Amino acid sequence: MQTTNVSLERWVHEVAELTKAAEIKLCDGSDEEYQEMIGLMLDSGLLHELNDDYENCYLHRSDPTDVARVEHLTFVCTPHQDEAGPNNNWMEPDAAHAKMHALYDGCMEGRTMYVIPYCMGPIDSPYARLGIEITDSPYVVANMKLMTRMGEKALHRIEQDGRFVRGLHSTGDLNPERRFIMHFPEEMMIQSFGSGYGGNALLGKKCHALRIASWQARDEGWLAEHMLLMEVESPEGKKYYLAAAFPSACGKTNLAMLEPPESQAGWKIRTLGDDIAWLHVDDHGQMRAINPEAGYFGVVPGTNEDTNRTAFEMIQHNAIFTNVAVTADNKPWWEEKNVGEPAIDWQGKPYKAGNGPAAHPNSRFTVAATNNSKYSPLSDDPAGVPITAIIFGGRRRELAPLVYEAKDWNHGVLIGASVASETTAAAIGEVGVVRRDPMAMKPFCGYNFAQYWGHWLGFSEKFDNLPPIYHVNWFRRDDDGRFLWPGFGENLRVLRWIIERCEGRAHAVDTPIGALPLPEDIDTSGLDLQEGDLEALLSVDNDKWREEFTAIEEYFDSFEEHLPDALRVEHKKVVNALS
Ligand code: OXD
Ligand code: MN
Repeated sequence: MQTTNVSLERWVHEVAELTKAAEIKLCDGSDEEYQEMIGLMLDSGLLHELNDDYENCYLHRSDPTDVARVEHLTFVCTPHQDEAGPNNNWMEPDAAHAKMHALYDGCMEGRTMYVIPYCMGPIDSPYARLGIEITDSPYVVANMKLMTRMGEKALHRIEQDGRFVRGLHSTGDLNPERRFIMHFPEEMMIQSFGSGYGGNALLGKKCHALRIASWQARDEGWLAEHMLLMEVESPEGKKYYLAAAFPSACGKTNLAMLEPPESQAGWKIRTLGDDIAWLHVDDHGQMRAINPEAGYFGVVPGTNEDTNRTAFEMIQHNAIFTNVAVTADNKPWWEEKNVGEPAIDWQGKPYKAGNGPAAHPNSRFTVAATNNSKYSPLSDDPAGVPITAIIFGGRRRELAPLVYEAKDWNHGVLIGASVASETTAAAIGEVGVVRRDPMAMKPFCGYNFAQYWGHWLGFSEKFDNLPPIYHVNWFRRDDDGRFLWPGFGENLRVLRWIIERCEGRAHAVDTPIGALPLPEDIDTSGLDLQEGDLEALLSVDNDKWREEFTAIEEYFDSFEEHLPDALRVEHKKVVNALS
């Protein structure tokens, strides 16, 4: 282990002593090192080869109890519980340190301890932030190589800047009773034990780029958000940049790689990011964003040539699959792949229809972002991209219309803070229950939501030209459960309305909840909608919204005196307009 950063050197040796690791390996991020990790895992049975048609692709089967994020075992450890807020599990830092110390004691005995320097964001960007993850998992090393800018250059910048987030991860014995994901934002530290699952173990992602970063962003005046980042280019060649926050497994990856349907000829989409965006206002007052990540850890089931052709093709080479099924000829298989048949399920057992899905509903692919044929080279621009509009959304079978526009920034913050969505398989727990997921950050905001909303509201006091804010819902259904909107590529029609509004061209009508298009304001040429579907998608039922605003108020009340007055004011304005 060679570094000029003395405190890093000291920390690594302290950890090695505690964990009793047999060997320390400082990762350089090279392709050779990646192949070495793959080789190690093939030998130990952690990875399996796949059919040669899937070049350089591998399958990992996790422990069946370790398949998703564990929100109930994820903690924010601050001196006062109020700092973490009712939106987080809280533990007092000394108690958390003592608990983790006991778990780490001797946990890497006889094993190699990998030290991974990584950079979240373009390596030469002033907006990028650094981290070191120490782990005993070669799976983590390989995934971090695909997901982040990892290795020598990151270490070099750490040595220059001196500031970095410390993450310690051990897979442990995978006993769910001994599984914790701890965050110490004041110490810029993450400690994770007992899980190898992405969001719990790839510490650059949720733990650093959202929980720790959101805390830093508040202190430094920016925003760390659970948002995709995409470029939309019009047939005239004008480019727009959208940042959209949807909860986990609600279609961020699909939207970021949207394939324009034939009827939308001339429009082009490029992906900047599919999960996380860091937003800053530059010296000219323009909000800009970078994607701190360099790869995707996406949900596999549902990915096919129609829903996301780009992702479907992108995962046919240089990908790691986790918990998918395989076919008789050893190709990865998942529900709605639409080709092939499962022979072996995600647990490695012969597949039997009726025994549940063949691929785990939260099975994942990991690929470098450069695998994506729609990859935007601007992802590497240190200055990021100028944001045209911010979009919030959730998975709501009723109530929320297809699209609506906030009246101004503060009303947009209310819309974001009021997001609710049906839960998905991305986290352990019941699926399909509506829960409040403000800004899609419920599992990821590293401090009290009340202060977080205050931080968002503060932008309108400081800046004049903030991007307009929208809310979308692709998931409205009729009484029989049929989706009213086709979604996927056709969502471009809604993005076009948003863009045209930003250009001051499109029409909208004011309602108490915001401005909506009339059915004729959305291009539906060639769309196979049933009569009345679009009207239903664009309707606002004041009675139902009054009930929703009562539920929102009850939720806000749980933040007690911390709730910003300005948010109450925005809430009251809508309630008054509804009555
Ligand atoms: C993710 C998640 O993996 O949100 O991105 O769970
Ligand atoms: Mn996510």
